[in-house]
Amino acid sequence: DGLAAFPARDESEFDTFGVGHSSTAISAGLGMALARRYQNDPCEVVSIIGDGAMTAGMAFEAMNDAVAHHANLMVVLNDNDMSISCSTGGFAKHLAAIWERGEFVNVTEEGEAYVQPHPEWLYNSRLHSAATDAADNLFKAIGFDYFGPYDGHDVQQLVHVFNALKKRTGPRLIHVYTKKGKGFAPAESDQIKYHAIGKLNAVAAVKMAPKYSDVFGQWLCDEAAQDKRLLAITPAMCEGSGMVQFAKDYPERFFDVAIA
Ligand SMILES: Cc1ncc(C[n+]2csc(CCOP(=O)(O)OP(=O)(O)O)c2C)c(N)n1
Repeated sequence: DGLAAFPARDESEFDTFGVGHSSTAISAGLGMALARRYQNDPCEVVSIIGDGAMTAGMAFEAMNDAVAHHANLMVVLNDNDMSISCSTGGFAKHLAAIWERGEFVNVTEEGEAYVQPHPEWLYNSRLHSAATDAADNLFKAIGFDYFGPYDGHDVQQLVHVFNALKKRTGPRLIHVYTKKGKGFAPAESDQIKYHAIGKLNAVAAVKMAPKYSDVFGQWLCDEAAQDKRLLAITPAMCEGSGMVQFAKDYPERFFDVAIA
């Protein structure tokens, strides 16, 4: 009946854990890294997390704990400046601030960190602009070794970086910048739609019943027109919750709290 929408261990041996929601990768990776420590298995554990997923509390509690254990864990932050729609909130601004500072933390083949100026391509690449002073780096501040930001589409450079970083221990954060949908033109030009496409209608002539979220979204707008006290809140799910029209009609009554 098609692919599972999320990692599912009974579907693939490459799905190392099963989830139904976002922001779990660092917690899962930390558990695996600590289990390996107890088994004296030097294997590297790498967690990959998006900038949207990184806004959830679960990601932060895992980073907090990874530092407490000095866990051998690489975290790749795949920063495309997009959640399903545009990333929102203070963390998105913080990532923009890291970019704007113009500092690039690279690594030698021996695993030594060194700082160089931003490569040229980094400059015009962000949707968000940093509102505040760009001095801090949240990851460094809590005890991660920070590397990047790298061009996440430069595979050769990333292979070099990952090999070099194996020579270091402890929690390491590798910040890469990517373009959502890269390599597939329709997805690059309609990033929100192609985040996840719905079931394709096999027989084009068959009219699909309205989706639950469409019915809900219409109800929300109807109610809002009659009751000024009605507010709507979504955890980065404006489209999936049928709130697009409401957000347009009542921007001051709409809250996208990022993944929460
Ligand atoms: C707890 C939770 N909230 C919301 C969602 C819906 N959701 C799925 S993916 C996604 C955006 C994730 O963005 P990001 O982590 O940046 O990954 P990208 O697809 O941009 O690579 C959201 C909001 C979810 N799966 N789980």
